[in-house]
Amino acid sequence: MKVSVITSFLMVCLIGQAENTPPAPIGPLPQPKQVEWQKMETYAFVHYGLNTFNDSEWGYGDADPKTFNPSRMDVEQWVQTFKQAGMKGVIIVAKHHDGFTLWPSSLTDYNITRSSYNGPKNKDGKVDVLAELRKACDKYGLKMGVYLSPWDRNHAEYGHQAYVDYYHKQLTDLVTNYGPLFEVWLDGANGGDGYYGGARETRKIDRRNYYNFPKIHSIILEHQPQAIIFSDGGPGCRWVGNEHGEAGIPNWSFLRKNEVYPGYPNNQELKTGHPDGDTWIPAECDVSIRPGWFYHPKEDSKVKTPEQLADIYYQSVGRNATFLLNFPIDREGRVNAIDSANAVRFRQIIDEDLRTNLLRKAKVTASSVRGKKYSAKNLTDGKWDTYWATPDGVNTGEVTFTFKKPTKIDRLLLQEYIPLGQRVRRFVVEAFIDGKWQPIDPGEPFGNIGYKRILRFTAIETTSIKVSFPESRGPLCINNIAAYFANR
Ligand code: FUL
Repeated sequence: MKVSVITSFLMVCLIGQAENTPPAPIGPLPQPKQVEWQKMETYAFVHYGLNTFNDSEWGYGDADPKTFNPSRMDVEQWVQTFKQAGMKGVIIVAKHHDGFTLWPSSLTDYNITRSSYNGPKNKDGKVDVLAELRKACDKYGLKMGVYLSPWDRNHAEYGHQAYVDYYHKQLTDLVTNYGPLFEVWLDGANGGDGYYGGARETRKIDRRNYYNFPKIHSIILEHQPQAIIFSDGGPGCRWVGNEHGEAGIPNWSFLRKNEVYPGYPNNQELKTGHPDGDTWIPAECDVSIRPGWFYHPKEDSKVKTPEQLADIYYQSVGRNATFLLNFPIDREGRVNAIDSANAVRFRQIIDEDLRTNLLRKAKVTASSVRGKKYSAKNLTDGKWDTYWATPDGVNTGEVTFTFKKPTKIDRLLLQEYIPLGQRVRRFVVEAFIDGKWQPIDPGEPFGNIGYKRILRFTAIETTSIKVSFPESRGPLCINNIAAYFANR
């Protein structure tokens, strides 16, 4: 008798404990900086350099620096535009494959001080586009990142060890002089237009080992521990495997890390990630607002429309990736007026689409709840750190939202609490219409979730919505479900 009373008491205590403790994390897990990075969702890319003035995409490293001659350059105008377009940061191409640097690097003569640009000077009295960008980012509250191309067609020693030493020094210079960087972009390109490696000849390199990536990563992280390192295989975030801004369905934030390297040939795998990956390396969708990365006058008529940019948003942020939107700076040295208008309108569309969460006023019930702290009400409280969770051992479940009256919806947004891992393998959304539950048709597979998943569908009018989670890697930890009526 006594024993069983004690046992029951202990059991109550244990259950009480489980009710109030979060589910155990399920790896691979994001680093806190990766979670903060993912929350940025959209940020700008800037391609600007000698290519801009020579109508090229991949200069050979022999264009005259004097041809860089903007007529009314205004870095603040770039950053103001990005801000209005809802971008949370900007990554600038500090050096593209032609080797020309936008900052006054003392390691090469092929730099901005040899150009015709005569703008504001840095603290050493030199023109310095990166210093201008740092100032503007600080003024408007955007984060800054840099792209430093490993491939360099200007450097005479490219292909030899001397170039690698130069690249490491150049990177050190960059990461120690321009304040905190949220991302460092390591591009994987190395030829493809008939010339590999050097300027107008072939210089083959061992892509996997030549640049000494472990050393590159340690240089970056020593000076910029908060930076996310981008490359085909991370380690901070990964290329999505295409340049049209489309993440996969499903999209896992994991990779088998040691398999992927810059220039990795199986890039289609990067679109969905590796479901059995061992490391958290989420996808970033890089795409240009124009066909080219650099400005070409003939592309003034080919700027992506606000609606096309909105589609890309749904295919990137809406599929658990970030959206890196490139702005080719024009020959005046500004974000071109067409690009700027379209980007700002794009943001308005997204804000209008996702304005009012109609589930906030709906009644919510869940198949099971871990404990009071993990109630299904957390799904609509607008807080990041509260979430609905199921008990240990319960890896499936469903939540139902009931409206007071029939309600029209055409968007559904879901978020997992990713600090505890990406768990949901599959989910389904049904609406109660004509007296029965019917799956909604988002025109694509439901897929998985991760940081964010947004479904778009033809408007339905319904009294209830049910989200079922038939397959998960562990107990469910969902921190947000929202429904909207975009009417578009
Ligand atoms: C590619 C480069 O070759 C393009 O020129 C551009 O910079 C793009 C973002 O990455 O790999």
